[in-house]
Amino acid sequence: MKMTFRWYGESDPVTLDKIRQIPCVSGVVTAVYSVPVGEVWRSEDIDALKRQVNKAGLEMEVIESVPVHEDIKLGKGDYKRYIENYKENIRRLAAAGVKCICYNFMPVFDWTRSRLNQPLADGSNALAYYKADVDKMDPAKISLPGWDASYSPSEMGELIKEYKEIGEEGLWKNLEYFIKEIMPVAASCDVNMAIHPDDPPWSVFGLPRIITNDRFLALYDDVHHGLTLCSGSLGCIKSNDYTAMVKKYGGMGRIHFAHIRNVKILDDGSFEESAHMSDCGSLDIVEILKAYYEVGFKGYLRPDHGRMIWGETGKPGYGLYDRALGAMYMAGIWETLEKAGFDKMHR
Ligand SMILES: [Mn+2]
Repeated sequence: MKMTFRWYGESDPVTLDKIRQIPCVSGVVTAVYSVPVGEVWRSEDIDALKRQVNKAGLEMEVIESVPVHEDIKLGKGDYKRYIENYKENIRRLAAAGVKCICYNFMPVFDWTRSRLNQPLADGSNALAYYKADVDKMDPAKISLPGWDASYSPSEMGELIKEYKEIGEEGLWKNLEYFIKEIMPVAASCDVNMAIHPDDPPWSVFGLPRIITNDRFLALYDDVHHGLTLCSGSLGCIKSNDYTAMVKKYGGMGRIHFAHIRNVKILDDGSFEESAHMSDCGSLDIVEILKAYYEVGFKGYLRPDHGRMIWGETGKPGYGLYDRALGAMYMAGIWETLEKAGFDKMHR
């Protein structure tokens, strides 16, 4: 397991030299942010980013994300050119030593939350998703971070209509086409592709969502075709046995990237993001890490969102302090599992 930390580049108030001081972190997860979605990243930009990260004493082996253009997801317009661009990005990142690329196939919106700084009982604040809030929202009239602000309300309305028309099966068909195009390139470059599950893992605003891991993995039979397993996304449905998913997909060698955060699931299925410690949320982080340890997980892990604590402000979910606490907590659990020889005890 390699502990990593997300870094949003030059504009991130959490700087590389601060990340370098978290004892367990070997590298950052980042991206070239200056290029419009769908276009090819310049090799000079990739190399400059890598040099900057390496100079700070950190690795750049994971990219999150190389975004997938809406035309690819809808199978329309310029999708063939965008897929060729995507392949070129895989080749260029591989040439710079990148080993894992995280991406998602969520229509229009990336993650969805209804509150970005919900006060918690301890005086910190965190991202939250309240079903009653979301039910009242009109996606054409509001904007949340992570959402593409480049669409006008009428364009947004049109896009949502197109997704509703192709439906879930249409989205699957376009995903399959995309996977069959890019995976031979990724495999030949020895880059692991790791799709992030939809967040939250249910339909929002009537848009189709792809969340079935078995069906996804069956699209392409190669170990490079894998998952970013995100405990905060998949773990926010009570009936999901997240630890069993780690054992199953980790056992198949298909989890390349682990996002771990804790969530407190509320009675109506809403959730609040919480501190990583098991006691603070609905997920047992020790059980989850034990499962990763048991399957011999060799991929990358990062603390996913954190709360804002100690007065910190910044990008919601991506402050320094709580994510650093989460990283150290998980590194401590991992070291204990290793030193206790947990795997040998249970053989
Ligand atoms: Mn995640």
